[in-house]
Amino acid sequence: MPIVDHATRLITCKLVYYGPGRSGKTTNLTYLHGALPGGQVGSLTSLATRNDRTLFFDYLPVDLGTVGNYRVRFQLYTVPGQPYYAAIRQLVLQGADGVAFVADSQRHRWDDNIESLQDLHVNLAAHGVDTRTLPLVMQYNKQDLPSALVVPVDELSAALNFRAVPEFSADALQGTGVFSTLRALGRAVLHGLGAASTAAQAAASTDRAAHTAVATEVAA
Ligand SMILES: Nc1nc2c(ncn2[C@@H]2O[C@H](COP(=O)(O)OP(=O)(O)O)[C@@H](O)[C@H]2O)c(=O)[nH]1
Ligand SMILES: [Mg+2]
Repeated sequence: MPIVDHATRLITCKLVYYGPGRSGKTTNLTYLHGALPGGQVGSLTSLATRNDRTLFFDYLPVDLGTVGNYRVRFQLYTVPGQPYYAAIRQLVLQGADGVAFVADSQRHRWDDNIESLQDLHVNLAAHGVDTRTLPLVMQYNKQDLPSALVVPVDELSAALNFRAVPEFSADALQGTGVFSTLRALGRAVLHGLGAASTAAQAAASTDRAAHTAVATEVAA
């Protein structure tokens, strides 16, 4: 669940970028870090090895405006995709409010995408998360590469997007699809927050004001 702090009027959501190694998860965060104005984005923390592979995770806090009187902060994390780092993926995924699955569109990465998506489901299940309802968006990255090397979006969609969640073609290096991915995921997470508050029905009046504002924003 996103954290709603009424004292500071801040809603904090944890979003995790998941996918096979080298699919472009860190590149998404690097692009956002470079493109957003300083007031909206904090520093990018990367724990990486010398050859630039994500060793533990990357972390980037992003403020994407306000919902009602509340500021919304997204804490973006990436996982290391290499099979060896399964335990770290588990850890980073804990408490995730939403997941962006970054697939590598290159043909020779087909099996890696499928395996990573299965790994995501196993890890979510281990945390007791319902994989049918967790906010999820799909990003088919590296679509800028020559068409001979790349699987078309509709084929990737048929193989990976069986929940029919929002999906985006991307070139994370240039930034194509990067904001759309984040926006769609943020929207899905805030939508879930509105739905959760409706179900609870027990919120204090300040809670209700915040949640109504969230629902209004999402509906808009
Ligand atoms: N051509 C192309 N290369 C990309 C794209 N996104 C990432 N890359 C490259 O793919 C490699 C792995 O990217 P990285 O973000 O480190 O992958 P991660 O392991 O998922 O974090 C790097 O060399 C990136 O420059 C993209 O959209 N197009
Ligand atoms: Mg990385």
